[in-house]
Amino acid sequence: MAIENLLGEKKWLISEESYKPDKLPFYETLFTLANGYVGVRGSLEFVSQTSCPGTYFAGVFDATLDAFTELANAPSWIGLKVVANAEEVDLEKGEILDYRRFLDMKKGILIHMLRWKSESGNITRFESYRLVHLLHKHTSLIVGTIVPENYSGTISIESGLNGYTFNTGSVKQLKIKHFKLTERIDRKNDGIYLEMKTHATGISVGEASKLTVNVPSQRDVRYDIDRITEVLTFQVEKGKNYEFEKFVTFYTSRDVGNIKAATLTELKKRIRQGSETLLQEHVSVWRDRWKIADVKIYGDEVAQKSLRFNIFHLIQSANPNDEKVSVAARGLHGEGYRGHIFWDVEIYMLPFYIYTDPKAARSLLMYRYYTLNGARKNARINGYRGAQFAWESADTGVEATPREPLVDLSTGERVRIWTGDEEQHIVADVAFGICHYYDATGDDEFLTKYGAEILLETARFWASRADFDPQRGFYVINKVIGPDEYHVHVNNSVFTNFMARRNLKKALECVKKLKTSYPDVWSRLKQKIALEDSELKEWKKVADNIYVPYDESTGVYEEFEGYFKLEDIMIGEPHKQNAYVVPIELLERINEATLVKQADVILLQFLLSDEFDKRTKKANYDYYEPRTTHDSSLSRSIYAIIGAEIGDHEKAYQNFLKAVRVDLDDNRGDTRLGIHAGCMGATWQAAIMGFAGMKIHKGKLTFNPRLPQKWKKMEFKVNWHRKTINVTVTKEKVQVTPANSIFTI
Ligand code: IFM
Repeated sequence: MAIENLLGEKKWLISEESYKPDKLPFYETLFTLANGYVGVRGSLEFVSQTSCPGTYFAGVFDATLDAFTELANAPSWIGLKVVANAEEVDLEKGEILDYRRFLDMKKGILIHMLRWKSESGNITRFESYRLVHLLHKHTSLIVGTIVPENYSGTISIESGLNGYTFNTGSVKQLKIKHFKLTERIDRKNDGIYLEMKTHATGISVGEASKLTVNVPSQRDVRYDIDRITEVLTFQVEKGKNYEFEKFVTFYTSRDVGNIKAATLTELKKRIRQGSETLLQEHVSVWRDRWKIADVKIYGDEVAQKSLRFNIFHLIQSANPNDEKVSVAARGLHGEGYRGHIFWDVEIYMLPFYIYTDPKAARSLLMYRYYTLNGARKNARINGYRGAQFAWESADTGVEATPREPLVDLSTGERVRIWTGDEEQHIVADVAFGICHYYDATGDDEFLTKYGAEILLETARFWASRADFDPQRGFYVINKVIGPDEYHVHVNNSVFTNFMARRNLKKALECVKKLKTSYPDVWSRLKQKIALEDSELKEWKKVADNIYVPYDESTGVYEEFEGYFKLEDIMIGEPHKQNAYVVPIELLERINEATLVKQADVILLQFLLSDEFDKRTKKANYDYYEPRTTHDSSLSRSIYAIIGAEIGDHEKAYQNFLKAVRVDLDDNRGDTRLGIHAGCMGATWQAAIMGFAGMKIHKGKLTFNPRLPQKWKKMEFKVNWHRKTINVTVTKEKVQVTPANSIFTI
């Protein structure tokens, strides 16, 4: 099949129109193909000095020098060398006559088209597509065509499995090679196999591949440092098409005992199926995913394409079949935040999955269940009871936030990071995610077997974390960091205290439900976690008496105690329009100023919407909006949601537009390190919960739309209690009708 014919409609394509070496790492993130099991950065097939290739298997972490653990960059299968009449296709040499790459979001494939003229004047056309299979998660495929346009002679294609890969590390001078070679074999007609193992965690990765070309060729195999390469050499005639295929399969020792057998069997199976069938299956699984997850926006092409881009990467990032992994802050798309998992999942991404793929949502919450012991350990280490989920979580759930990472190897400069010690609202955020999932699905099985235990252990944490202040007669939670990370060691963060209270109350509700509807579950669970009746009384006491700083005269919540006494700084218009970065002169005293890094009180008013009336929301929005720098990609969508609710429509839309294009426009300058997955989830919420006004109110799903001026109509589907419903929203009305599909969880 001519690769060009594969290209779908323009509105589904993200394109790179010319070769700019310094932009490659950015496009590699945008063009990452993943399936929740593995992520492969969109590097070029050909070597490039500026490229940052990456292959990341979810859950395959390894130790680092300064930051506990990181997602390890695994052996790569993308590289390809084409040598035509002794001249290697090399984009740094010769002349690029045409260069285009397209991510087809509808089909989940990456297409590359190139015409290149060598120094001697030979013109080679190269076209390829690649996929990381969405259904067969252990399979990847590269299919291509090579055309010697104006010459005949000999061409060789070299491609293999390359274990000579590194993590770039948080320190720029430091490169870490996580994998050591354990086996590599030439399997002749059956391709090649490479197996490597992480140094510290001892996780093995097996990869197999087979390269073929549609004409008789001579096959050689080359060995290099941690690399094995198949080389096919064949005679070519001017103007003819030569088609090649590379099937790749992979397993890790996280999945199966005998990874070699599994990988090789998989390879045989997929080769037998053939590339055409694999492609069709992949495209059809994508079609099914889009049927449920697409959000159609009429009247705004930019918003439409950008939101689809975000949804595309969210779909790619979760694995409904692996309950021991979650979605990292930067997806499987890059090394930002070392592949760690944050509150970004439960607060920002989870709603997308709850309403479009509840099985994936459940899996993400199961990750918290499987890391509950790690969370218990964190609580114990810090002198608390129950479970304290890690601010940065990896494989075990034990706190993985670097405390004093090296910034510069040559000076030995270190910075102290407090978030792992103090950003404890994560505990309540996880509990919030569980309740949200339960409210939308009614999944009693999950609640009784897993969710309840998390709710109780997190409530237990808060009861031990809060201190009774006899002078005030209130419980206080001191020395924390709220979502606004500019302010550390603060007392009584409104966000933290409200969310902790919610956690305690929900745990008590859950106990009530178990006692009445599932008495056996209740008695088993009570025994399992040795819960005393006196603890339940204590939870109620703490919940009823937690201190919340609030100015009654204005209706504005004080972000934390003492915040109103800080130097009051608002952001000037020019800064606010373009930059998210705080001017350097302010940075040094940021802890002493009222500037807010990201939605904090405003986020609370979105999450616990029914606890605040519209007047209070407006008062707080009017106060905090001019003080918020949006120095986190998670912020603007939340301001868009509350902005839309209180009637600041134009600003809400502008905030949404900036958020929805965070990665497409690289407007934080660090997209090369991976997508901003939390931001992507937040933009879905801004569209659905902000502009379509969807909200759970008194147990019912309700809509109160406030479409941006440009938007004529929105159409989307959501899952509600195992049924799919179609939603159509115009400025005049909302139409909600049942769809045919039933979700299975
Ligand atoms: O979780 C966020 C945090 O809120 C702001 N800094 C980046 C983290 C990871 O996305």
